[in-house]
Amino acid sequence: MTGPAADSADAGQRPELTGLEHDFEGTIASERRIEPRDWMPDAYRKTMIRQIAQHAHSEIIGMQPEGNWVTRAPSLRRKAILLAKVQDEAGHGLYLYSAAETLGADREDLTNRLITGAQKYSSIFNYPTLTFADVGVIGWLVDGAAICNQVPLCRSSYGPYARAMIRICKEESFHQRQGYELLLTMMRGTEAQREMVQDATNRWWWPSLMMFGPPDAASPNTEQSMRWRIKRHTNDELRQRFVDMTVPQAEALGVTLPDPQLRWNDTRGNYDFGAVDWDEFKRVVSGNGPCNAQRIAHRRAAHEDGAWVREAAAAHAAKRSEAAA
Ligand code: BYC
Repeated sequence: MTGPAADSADAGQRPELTGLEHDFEGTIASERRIEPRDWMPDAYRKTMIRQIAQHAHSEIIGMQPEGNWVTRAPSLRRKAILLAKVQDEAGHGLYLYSAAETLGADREDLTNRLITGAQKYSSIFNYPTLTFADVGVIGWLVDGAAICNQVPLCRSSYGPYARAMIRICKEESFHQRQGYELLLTMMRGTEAQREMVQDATNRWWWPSLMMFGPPDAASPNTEQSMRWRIKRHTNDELRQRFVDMTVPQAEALGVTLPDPQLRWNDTRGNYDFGAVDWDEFKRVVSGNGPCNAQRIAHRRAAHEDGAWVREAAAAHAAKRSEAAA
């Protein structure tokens, strides 16, 4: 690794910074943003591309579990809402791929890395959506966890990522509310509807806690990303924040979160909660979750089916620039 990043832990011993390294560190220390044309250490660029690409892939793959219900939504109103939400996820993916391009990443290359499994996407999207209550629970828990994780990223040190995140968070907030409103409606419905909501909550609760990443002690990237002010909180801090904000929402909704160890701890001022199954997390992240193969096969087919659109768009752009020359 080059640059100041590797050395910033023990400032006393580090070699003298070059002017460029000094400017980079000064920008971060004074809470200004690193912009695409600024010098940055290779490792910072690599980390940003990794995180932004993984985030973009998550948005795009994340369209599938809910997209599964667009044709079976129970009313025109629910269908219009769901369609708008899934389209928003596509938009988020596009802003994020554009942010990755400002770092020199190539869009085609990123897509190839996704469909060959070389780059990750969020573990959460490898679980099936079995009933329409899953649409509500994804909005409530998955978008709720996403907001909790992403609001601090609006202050991330890389300018294009931080700015993309502001708009994304506004839209995620709408997504979260639509999910919760759907669940409130179902809870006021029949016994069968209430059971569907409880069942979906049981299935999505633990995977939602896994969205925040491995525990801090097993998170190889957190320490450096906190120093670079890419991340503002650790994985465990955000997971705890999510649990604390979600328990009262579950109570208001009238569902039980599937964790017998969940209880308020007066001393800590937080909820205690049970152990996450990190073996399951590892299985899902390494490609062996319930829907990994299906998600990637679907994305690969969509990419191949869209080849003619990309070719036509490139031919059209070439004609226009010839005409303008
Ligand atoms: N799933 O050192 P760590 C949405 C990886 S989409 C899979 O803690 P870091 C939505 C991690 O990448 C929202 N992989 O890493 C869309 C790293 O990989 P490498 C998605 C995970 O980066 C549609 C390794 O494990 N949100 O809201 O410091 C519909 C070690 O982890 C996961 C984002 O992408 C996981 N859950 O922290 C509805 C947020 N967790 O080094 C909703 C942006 C970790 O082996 N990303 N890994 O390549 C982040 O905030 C951070 O990247 C993370 C991980 C907190 C996720």
